[in-house]
Amino acid sequence: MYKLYGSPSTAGTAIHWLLLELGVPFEVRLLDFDKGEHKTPQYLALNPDGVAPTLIIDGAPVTQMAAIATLLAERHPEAGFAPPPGSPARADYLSWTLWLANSLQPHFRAWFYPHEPAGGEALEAVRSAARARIEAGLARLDARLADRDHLVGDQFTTVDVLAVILCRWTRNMPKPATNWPNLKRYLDRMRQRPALREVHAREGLTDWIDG
Ligand SMILES: N[C@@H](CCC(=O)N[C@@H](CS)C(=O)NCC(=O)O)C(=O)O
Repeated sequence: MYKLYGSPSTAGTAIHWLLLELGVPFEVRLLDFDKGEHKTPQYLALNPDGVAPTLIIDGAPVTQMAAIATLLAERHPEAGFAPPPGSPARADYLSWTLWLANSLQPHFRAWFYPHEPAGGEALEAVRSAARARIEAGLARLDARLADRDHLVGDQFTTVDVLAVILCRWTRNMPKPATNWPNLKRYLDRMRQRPALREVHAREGLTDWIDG
């Protein structure tokens, strides 16, 4: 039985969604950030960065959204959420996973937590740079989706889980992901997935899922 430490509308939502997609048994603890439940000594012992998500697997904590998603796909190969090692789509799968986690996701961190890179001084400059990089990333995703239904190979993978959740985070930004036509078509389709709708219900999220 997996145990997920998440929090509504965060990177934890991606793992919560993926667990529902997989249909495996899990329990979830949604941390209340406003109460600082992610900064307690007990939680920091599991996730030293004090962020969501953490997934407990066989009693041991695993951190980092992209790593957890990739690991879950590996542990449940029957779902087909990752092309197997040696298959033609494997290179694309690894590249897009790492690009989303390493190249795009940090700009969201800068957008939502601009004081981290900026200190108290240049919050607006940091946000504006983060916004430009996020929009460039969305344009990259849009181009990729011009003639395909999924980001990697020809079926749903954990790359789609990561990308959709990052796109969700743009919903209140000046130019949300749905402004790009191929992304909109893709997100509209993804938003029909029962597990994504279910995770919205379970986390009490009412915006974005219906467009
Ligand atoms: N690189 C980490 C980032 C996780 C992250 O930044 N989570 C945010 C929510 S999306 C968080 O927990 N923020 C609370 C905080 O930093 O205090 C991952 O992918 O798991």
